[in-house]
Amino acid sequence: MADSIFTKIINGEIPAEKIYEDEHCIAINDISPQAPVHVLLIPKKAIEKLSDAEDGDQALLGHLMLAAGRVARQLGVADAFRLIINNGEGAGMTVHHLHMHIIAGGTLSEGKM
Ligand code: DGP
Repeated sequence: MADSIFTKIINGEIPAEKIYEDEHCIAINDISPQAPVHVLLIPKKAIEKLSDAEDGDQALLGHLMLAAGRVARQLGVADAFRLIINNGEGAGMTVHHLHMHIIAGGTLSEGKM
């Protein structure tokens, strides 16, 4: 598969501010935020979508969940945030590289998102 825009960001070919990075993933602010906090958590391994993940990705998927909590703590939203994974174009997926949306902010408590 051709390099996704996220692989290009991970490799530094396209600029993006990495608000978190470790050996397995990065987090960046979404270019088109849908909430006051809208971060994308992206594994460095280019799995096309969640349903393509395999048993060997178990540790990576667990790592992403822990990293999501870490990023939420870093951003001061650990008490109230949502994780969203769009799997496939029918579910609104536009970038074909597994990623998790970390969403937080005022509207969450009003149940609008
Ligand atoms: P999804 O619909 O789940 O595939 O979400 C893809 C998200 O990626 C979408 O909210 C917009 C964001 N996005 C697309 N291109 C870029 C980019 O070049 N930079 C950043 N920061 N976000 C991007």
